[in-house]
Amino acid sequence: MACKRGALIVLEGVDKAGKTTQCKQLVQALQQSGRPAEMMRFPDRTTTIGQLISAYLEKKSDLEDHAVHLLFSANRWELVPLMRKKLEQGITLIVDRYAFSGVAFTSAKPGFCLDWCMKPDVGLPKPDLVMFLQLSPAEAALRGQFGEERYETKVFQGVVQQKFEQLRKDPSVNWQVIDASQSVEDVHKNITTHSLNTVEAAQNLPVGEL
Ligand code: DGP
Repeated sequence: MACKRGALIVLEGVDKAGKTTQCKQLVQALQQSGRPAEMMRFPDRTTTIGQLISAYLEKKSDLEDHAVHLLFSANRWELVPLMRKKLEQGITLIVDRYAFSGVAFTSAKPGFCLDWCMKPDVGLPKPDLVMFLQLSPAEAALRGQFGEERYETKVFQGVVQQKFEQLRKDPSVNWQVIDASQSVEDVHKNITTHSLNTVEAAQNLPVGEL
């Protein structure tokens, strides 16, 4: 009998929402419960394309806004063969940011509409579950200063938050909003419950496409 596929689970949210911590803890919890799981993150700064993106985010280089949008998307596409292979092997992928960050961050810039921003990611593997870690800009500010990277300002993050709200209206995507103002442990319990349900439900379904 063919092995059951892994689930594709994405964590999204504005900066400081706790995505990376929660992704790591979720992978551990799934592994400890005997379900193979691995973490991925986008942008993946280790590839050649990822290094261009990283230099841009660190403000070591400037790139035209459309061009950088396409690079972020290309960075996701270049990892698709690996993602599909792992899912087929029964490994659940916990992904720190995905195409939704791509659309939210670029469409927060002047002159970009959601529709244009979504086009390059059409056809990517569709997540079985997208958990949005919800945290107000005021609460995010209490968690510390933004760093030095591009996009890390309160005003820009506020616009990104609004763009995510628009994206969450798409009923073809399985969104779950998680209150990220709870304790790390409570958020963890919440996302683990959603993830366990999704791992069970996804295993007999084909991987969809965005
Ligand atoms: P980090 O998740 O900490 O590695 O930060 C990556 C930064 O890049 C963060 O500010 C969000 C932003 N970002 C992530 N994906 C995309 C994308 O596809 N397009 C754009 N324009 N920005 C993105």
